[in-house]
Amino acid sequence: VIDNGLEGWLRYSALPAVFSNTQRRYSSIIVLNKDETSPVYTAGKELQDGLKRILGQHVDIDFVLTGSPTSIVVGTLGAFSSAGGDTQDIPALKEDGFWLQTDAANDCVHIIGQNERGAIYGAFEYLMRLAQGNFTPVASANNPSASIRWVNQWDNLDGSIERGYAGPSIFFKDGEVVKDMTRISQFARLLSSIRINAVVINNVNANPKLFSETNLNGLRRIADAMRPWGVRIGISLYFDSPKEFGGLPTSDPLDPAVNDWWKKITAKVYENVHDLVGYTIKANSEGQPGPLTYKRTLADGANMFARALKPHGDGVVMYRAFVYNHHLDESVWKHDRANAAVDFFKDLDGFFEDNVIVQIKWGPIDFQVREPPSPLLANLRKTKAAIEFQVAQEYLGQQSHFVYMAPLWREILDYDMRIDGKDSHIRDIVSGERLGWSRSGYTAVLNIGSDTTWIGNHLSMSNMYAYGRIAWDPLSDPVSMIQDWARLTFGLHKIIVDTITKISMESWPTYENYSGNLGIQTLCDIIYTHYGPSPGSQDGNGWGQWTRANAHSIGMDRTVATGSGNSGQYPPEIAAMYENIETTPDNLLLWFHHVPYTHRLKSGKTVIQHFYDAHYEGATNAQSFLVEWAKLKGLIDDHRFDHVAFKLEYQAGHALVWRDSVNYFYFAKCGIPDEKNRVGNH
Ligand code: GCW
Repeated sequence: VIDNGLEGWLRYSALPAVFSNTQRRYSSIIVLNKDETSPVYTAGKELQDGLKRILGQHVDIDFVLTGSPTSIVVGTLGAFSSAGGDTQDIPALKEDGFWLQTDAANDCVHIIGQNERGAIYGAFEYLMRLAQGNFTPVASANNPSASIRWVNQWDNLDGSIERGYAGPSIFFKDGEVVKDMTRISQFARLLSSIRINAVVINNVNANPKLFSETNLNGLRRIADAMRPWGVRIGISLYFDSPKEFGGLPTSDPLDPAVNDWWKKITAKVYENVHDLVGYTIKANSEGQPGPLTYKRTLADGANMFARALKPHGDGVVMYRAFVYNHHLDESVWKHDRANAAVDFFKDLDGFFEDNVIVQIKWGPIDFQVREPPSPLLANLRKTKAAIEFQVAQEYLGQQSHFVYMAPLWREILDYDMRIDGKDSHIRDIVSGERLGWSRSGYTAVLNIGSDTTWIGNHLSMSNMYAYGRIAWDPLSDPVSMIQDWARLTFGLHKIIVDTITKISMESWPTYENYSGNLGIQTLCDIIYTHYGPSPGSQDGNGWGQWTRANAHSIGMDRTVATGSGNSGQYPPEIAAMYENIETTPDNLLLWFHHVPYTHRLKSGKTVIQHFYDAHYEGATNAQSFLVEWAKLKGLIDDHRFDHVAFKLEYQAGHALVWRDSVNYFYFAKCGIPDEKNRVGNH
C-alpha cells in the first residue's frame, strides 16, 4: 500500500491480529451536538471513521444520551449535564481541557470537553490510544498548560513560503486565497489532534493585499474550513498598510486617522471571520516598518492593534520581540544582537494593553542549534509573553537533515531563570503561572506546504507532533512522544519504534556536532540560505550572528566585564554563571566568551581539538542513521521507507561535507593541526 503521508500520525491502521478483539465493543457513538459545523460533530465523525479503520467496526452515530453501557459519548460538559449525564466524577477542567473515562472493558467511553475543542481533543486522544493498541482503562482530566497554543505559517500571497521546505502554500496562490479547501481542512485535522488551537496563516513579512475584498472572503473560507476542527485563524499584518494599502499619508500609530483605519479594517476582517484569534506583528525588524519609523514606541504600535481588536472579542496581538538592527557594525566589540530584545522591550514592561502578548523566540538570536534561552523571558513581569519555537528546521538542515527537536525544546522549557532568586522554569513563565499572567503560551513557525509529506520529510513531522504535545504539557517526555508518534505513523512493531527512537534521540547532538559546537551557532550560510556549511559567512556582516573568529581566538564576549554585557541581562544567579568562564557550561562557552583556540574545556580538550573531534563524531554518527533505518525495510511501506532512506543518505553525505568544510576552515584560520592527524597539511 502506498502511504503518501498525508494523514501523518492519523492513519488509524488496522490493529494487528494480536490486539484485535472480535467482540463488538460499542453499540453507538452518542454525539451531543447535531450542528455539522461544530467540533463535537466532527469528533463524532472522526470516532466513527477511526473505529472502522482501527478495529474494523462500524458504529452508528446517535444524538440522544441513553445511558447505554456500551456507547461512546462525546460532547461538552454543558451539553452532557443538560442531557442528564452524571458529571460528579469530573474534576475541574480548564479552557480546552477534557475528561476521558473508559470502563474496565473499554466499551463505555466518556469524552467530555470543557468546550467543543476539548471534546474533539478527547476524541483524538481516545483514537490515538486505540491505534496504539492501548486498551488500558482510564479516567483522567487533561488540561492545557497554556491557552495560547498556536502555529505560524510564513506563507506569501504568491504561494511561496519563506523558509518553507515542502512545496507551495496550501493557503495562497497567485496573490489570492486558494479555491480548494481540501488540504486546509486536512491540515486543521492534524492541528486539532495535537491540540493546537490557532494558526496564523500568512508570513510575518506581511503583504497588505491580504485585505483585498477577494482575500477577505478567502479568509472567511479558510476559517470556515478549519472551524469544524476547533482551529481558529489569525493573520500577520504589514505595519505600513494604512499608507500603502489605505492611501493615508502616514502609518503613525498615534495618528487618529491611522487608528481609525485599523479599526475599520479590523471590523471588516471580523465580518468575515467572527472568531479571529488575533494579529501577529513583525515591526521594525529586518527592514520592516514599525512604530519606531514614526518615532513612537513599540508599545504605541502594539496598542493600536490591541485597541482595534478589543470590540470584537478575545483577539490578541502577538507582538514579536524579534526587533534588532541588521546593519550592526562588527568592529565595535560591545555590539551584540543578542541584547536587542531586552534593550527594546524591558522598559516597556507594563505599557502594553492587556490583549498584547510579546512573542519571543526561544533564543536571543535565531533558532540556532544551541542557544541559551532568551533573557527577555526573564525581563517581562507585567507584560505577557509567548515563546516562539520553529518546527521548520531553518538552521537545522531544512528537512534534508533530520533533527528531532523535542529534547531541545524541553531543555529550554526546563531551564530555571531564577527570577528574584526563585524557581522560574521557563515552562512556568510561559504558562503564566510564575508571574500570574492570564493569557500566554506557545507558538511555532511550522511552514508546512503542499507536499504530501507536509513538511518535506516524513521523519520531520515528528516535530510538529511533539510541538503540539509540549505546548499542551511541557513535561511531555521526548522519548515517549517519539515512540507514540512512530507507532501511529509507521507501525507498532518494536523494531520500528526502537529504530526511530534511536535515530531521533541522537539526531540533535549529532547535528550539533557537525554543524556548530560549544555555542558557536549553526555555522551555515548566514546571508541567504541558512543552509550548508559556511563558517566564513558568519563574520563581517551586519546581521550580528557573529563568531568573531580570528587566527588566535574565537567566540562572542558577552560578559559584563569585558564584552557586550549580555550575561547581565539575565537574573543575578544566571548572570553570575555566564559571566564566569569557569561556571559557563562547555556547550555555551563560545556563546558567552571569546577564547584562544587552545583554551582548555572542562573535558580537558582544547577548543580546536573539540571542534575536530566533534565534527568527526557527528559525521560518523550521521552515517549510522541510514544503517539503522535499513532495518525497517519490509516492516513499513516501501514508499515512505525509500523517501526517508533517500533523505538519510543525503544527510550522511552532507554531514561529511560539513565536517571537512568546518574543520578545514578553522585549521586554515589557526594553523593548529588535529592531534589525531585527520585535519592538517597532508
Ligand atoms: O530566522 C529569520 C528568517 C527570516 C524570518 C525571520 C523572522 C520571516 O531567516 O526569513 O522572516 O527570521 O523570524 O522574522
